[in-house]
Amino acid sequence: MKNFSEWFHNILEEAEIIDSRYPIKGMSVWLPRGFQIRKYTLNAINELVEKDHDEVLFPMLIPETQLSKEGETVKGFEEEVYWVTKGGKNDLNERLALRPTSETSIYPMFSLWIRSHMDLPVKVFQTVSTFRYETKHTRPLIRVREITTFHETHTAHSTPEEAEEEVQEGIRIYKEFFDKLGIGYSICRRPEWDKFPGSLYTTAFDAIMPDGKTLQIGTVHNLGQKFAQTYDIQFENDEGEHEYVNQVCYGVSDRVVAALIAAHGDEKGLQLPPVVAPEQVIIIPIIFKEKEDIVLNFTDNLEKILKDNGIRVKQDKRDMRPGKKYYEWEKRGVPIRIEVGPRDIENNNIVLIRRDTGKKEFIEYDENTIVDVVKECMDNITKDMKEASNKFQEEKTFFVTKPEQIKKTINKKGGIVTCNWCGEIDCGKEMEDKFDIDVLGTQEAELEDDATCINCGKKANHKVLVSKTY
Ligand code: PR8
Repeated sequence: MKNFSEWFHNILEEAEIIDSRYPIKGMSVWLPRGFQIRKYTLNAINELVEKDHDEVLFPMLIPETQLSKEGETVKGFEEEVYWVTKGGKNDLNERLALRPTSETSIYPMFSLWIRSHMDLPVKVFQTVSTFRYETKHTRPLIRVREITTFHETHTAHSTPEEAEEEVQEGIRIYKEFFDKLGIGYSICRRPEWDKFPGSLYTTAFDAIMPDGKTLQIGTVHNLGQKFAQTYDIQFENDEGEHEYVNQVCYGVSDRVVAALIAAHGDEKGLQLPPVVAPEQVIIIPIIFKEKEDIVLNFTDNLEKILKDNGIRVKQDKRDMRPGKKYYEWEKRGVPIRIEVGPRDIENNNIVLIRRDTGKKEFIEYDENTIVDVVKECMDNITKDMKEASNKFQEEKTFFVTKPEQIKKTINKKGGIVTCNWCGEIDCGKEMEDKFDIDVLGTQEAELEDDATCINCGKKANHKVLVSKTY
């Protein structure tokens, strides 16, 4: 892919994902095909989160006094909040913020709900629109001003240990989610200057895009007791004493769909893992005059069998050259194409083509086994797409030991560079300026006793990840 940015922009239009011509910068329209991909993506995350969290829905507007209570959040989002100031012709008594995220909307209600340790833990999630007046260059799905698919989880616990367990649970859920979608990622702890405002620390997932820059695709924040103190969320422990709760929140967004498209797409267009594909199988009947009925009877029956067994299947009967149809469905990323012509029927064959490998397979047709054949093929596609994406992430991650290699590697090869680091804030910020990169964060690693910081030469305590970022 020569120019990822251009490719990405075109594919959104050509594969009918979104229309970005909506007349407000940073806001787009989900088209029917895109909406379905979004729906199946949400199903995939909900299936995991719902096991142990309850879905809720909070209002979109937050009173200014409530938003401003938490100093660090206000500061963190100061430049990005949209305000509602009027109701019709009347000025409102108090400005109302369009939520940039929902801590300040949800936690005052937690304070009403939580009384005793019996009420804990509280574990809720919601999928909503949030609004951020992003000042950096906006890009459809990647950096938007209305985040239309903000999937956020919020929890409260009686002890810091339980909160830490929830952090691990959030990380586990996101790992499983991205694995399901076959999106490769790296996990690290964000540096102090890039953590979520008001949090103790932030753990982030970053995926390497085809152009070598990384995209933050999910974050898990340990909030400690900061918000609990601000919004007075207390509980009575079993000794009758009042304590503040310990909180965790985590979120993913429209960016996951962007990462999905970027991870798997190619010059032919989109490539979708079966789990999120609006059509998992497209059947193309190859119709010749006089043999039309034979072919269509066969393909109608095949379509019914697959549909009855829960496979998302569609038949393309349009009066068009088959080649043109192949091109279209490849562009839309349908994982499996089945072609059936009169000769195939005579030979009791069908032809099955995988979108990811382009491999063509002649399959002996048996009504009793065809569902298993298709399901097995989908499983193989899922597995192979995931492996390919993980391999890309791995191959684009480089360990370096000399400072001059940082910039050189990033500029030449892109991706993530890892190196030894002292962990000092000033040193990290200096690295960002000096090498024209962003510090993504640290990973736990066993360093040699005499390991030194790549930038300042002092004793190294961490393995740090750096990259150019979206
Ligand atoms: C929180 N509170 O808010 P976070 N466009 C698209 N995706 C975005 C954008 C944007 N402008 N900004 C952020 N994201 C916490 C956790 C509730 C949930 C995506 O955390 O500010 C990023 O992938 O880190 C980010 O990881 C995720 O939303 C959560 O946003």
